Amino acid sequence: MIGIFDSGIGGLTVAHAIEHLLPRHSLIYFGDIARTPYGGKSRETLVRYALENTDFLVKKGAQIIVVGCNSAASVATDEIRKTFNMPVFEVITPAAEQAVAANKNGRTGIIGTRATISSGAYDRAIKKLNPDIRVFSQPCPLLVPLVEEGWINRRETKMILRRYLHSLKNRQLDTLVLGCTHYPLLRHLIQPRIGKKVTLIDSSIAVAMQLRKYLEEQSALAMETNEKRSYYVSDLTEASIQTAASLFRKNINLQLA
Ligand code: DGN
Repeated sequence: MIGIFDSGIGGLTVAHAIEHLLPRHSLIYFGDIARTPYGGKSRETLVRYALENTDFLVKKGAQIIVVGCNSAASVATDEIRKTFNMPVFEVITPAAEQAVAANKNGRTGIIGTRATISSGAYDRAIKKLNPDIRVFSQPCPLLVPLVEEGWINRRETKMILRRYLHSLKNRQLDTLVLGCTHYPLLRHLIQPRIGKKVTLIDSSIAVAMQLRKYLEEQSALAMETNEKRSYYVSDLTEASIQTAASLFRKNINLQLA
């Protein structure tokens, strides 16, 4: 069973990408709504939360862990790997690989939370693969609350996005990594603003593709058939149920952990 955790409901973008590519696999999701947002928290706190979240998933039967949250992945993946003896996937490495593969002029942009950008995790992952690529990063802390409010088509969101992308727009980027669970939900606004020629890299799709490849190599694809899916959260409010339903255009049976 695949266990995925995130700071809240935004990581359902990762769960959905995995469900889409691995429809026969059972999956358990944990969204840490009680302690969200992770984007402005310290490394120490994020490591502690990540280990607790992983422990929850393992106790529920997860055999593979996916760190769906970019903020947690950027600082806590090594600690998770040291503590839990099982395959651990995270969003940053596969997104960096896709950005390097799609590169044309050696200029990549990264957008994410403050925690993700200040960790430098994406820069390191990209430079490790190709030291010649120049990386331009921009934290976009206001985007997560706007998405969670459902303001994905509002004028105010477009204005804020324009402000955030302003510094990246003149950098002649060839790729832009959507380094946060929520940003794929703003793709329709980000693409026209940054320019049609810029390839957007969705970290949720990148990790789902990497996971499918791994399972293919393990010949584990054919084995799973039970498709059991559970979605746990550390706090359950009417607002989070509504937000999940409106963002993902279906009712998701969130359960209190
Ligand atoms: N899940 C977080 C991330 O991908 O960085 C975004 C939400 C948050 O905790 N700020």
